[in-house]
Amino acid sequence: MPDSAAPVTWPEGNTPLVERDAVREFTGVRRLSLKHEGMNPTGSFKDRGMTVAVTDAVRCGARAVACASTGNTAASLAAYAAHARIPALVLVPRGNVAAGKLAQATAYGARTLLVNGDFDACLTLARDASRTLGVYLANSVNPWRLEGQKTIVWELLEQLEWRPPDWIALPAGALGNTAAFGKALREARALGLITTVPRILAVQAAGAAPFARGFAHGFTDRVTVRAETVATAIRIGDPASWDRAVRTIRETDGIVTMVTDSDIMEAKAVLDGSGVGCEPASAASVAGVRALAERGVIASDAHVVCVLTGHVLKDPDAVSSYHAGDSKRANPPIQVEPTLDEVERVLRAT
Ligand code: AN7
Repeated sequence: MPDSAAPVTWPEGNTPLVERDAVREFTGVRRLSLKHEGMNPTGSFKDRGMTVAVTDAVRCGARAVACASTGNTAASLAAYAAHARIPALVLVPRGNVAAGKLAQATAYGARTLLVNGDFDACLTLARDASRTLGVYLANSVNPWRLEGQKTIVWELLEQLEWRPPDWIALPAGALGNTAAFGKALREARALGLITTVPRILAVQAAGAAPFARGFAHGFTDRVTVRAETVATAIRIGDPASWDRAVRTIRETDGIVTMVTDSDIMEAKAVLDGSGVGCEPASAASVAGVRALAERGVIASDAHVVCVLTGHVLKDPDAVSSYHAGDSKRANPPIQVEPTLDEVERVLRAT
C-alpha cells in the first residue's frame, strides 16, 4: 500500500502558456495567449484535480474509486488509480466517447462500463453506485477535484507575473472548471496576489448550452437540455456545478456564450494548423473569443487567455472527418503512387 500521507502524483501541471499569430489573426485579438492543459500527463486538465481526489481516496482507505465521464475524467482517474493501486470503475456514454480517451481508460486498467445513456445518466448512476456500494466518487461534485483545478488559474497568473489578463476564456460542460476558476480568483484577490480580477468567458456548444441559456435569463432558473454536439467532452445537459459557476460569473462580471459545432471545428482547424492542436471542446474557448471580439464585447487590444483543456490526439476521428469532408480548412491526405512525379505534382499544387 502507498503511504497514505504521500500525494498520488504523476506529477501534473506546469503547462505552457503559448502565443501563435495564426490564432491572434483568426480571433482579431492581438494579445491572446493559450494555456495548454492538454500538456498534462493524461492529456487534459483533469489531472490537476485527480491528484488531489485520488490522494484523498487513499487517505480515506477507499476500496475502489468511480466516476461518470465524457472521457477525460475517466482517462485521468484510470491513470491515478493505477498509480495508487486501487481499482477504478468508469461509466461513460456508449458511442459518445472520443477514441483516445476510451483507449486510455482501458489501457490504464480501469473497469470501463459503456452505458446505454448519455453523460447525465452516467452521473446519476455513478452517484447511486457510490452511495450504495461505498465506492469513492471522483466526479467534480467532489470538492477536492476543484481545489486541484484552481491551480490552472494560479499558474497562469504566475506565468504573467501576477498581471492578470482582461479575460480568461474556457469551455464549459459540467461547470467544474468555471466554479474552480472563480474560487481561485476570489482567493488570489483575498491574498493580495492580484488587485484586479479577469472576466471569465464560459463557452458552451450550442447543442449543449443550458448554462448559456440560464445566463441569458439572468440565471433565474436552472436549465437542463438534452445535449448534442461534436465536442463530446462537453456533451452535458444538466451541469453539476451550476450554483458555484453562477457565483463565478457574477463575481467576475463574466459572460456565458454559445458557439455552433461548425464554429468549434473551424477554430480547432486554426489551432491545429498553428501547430498547437487541441480537442474539439477546447477550441470552443477560441471560437467564443472570436465571436465576442466580432461583436465588440472583447476589445482587439484586450489581453485574453484561452484555456485549451485537452490534447489534439484525444479525438482523432473528429480530425479525420473534418479533413475528409468539404470543410473550409480541409487538409485531406493524398494517395499517391510511389513515383517522384506524383510527389512533385503535390508540391507544385501547395
Ligand atoms: C477537454 O471528462 O466532464 O465544465 O467527464 O474534457 O469543468 O466539466 C470533461 C469536461 C472541457 C468541461 N474541456 O469542463 C469528463 C468531463 C474538456 C473536457 C470540459 C471537459 P467542466
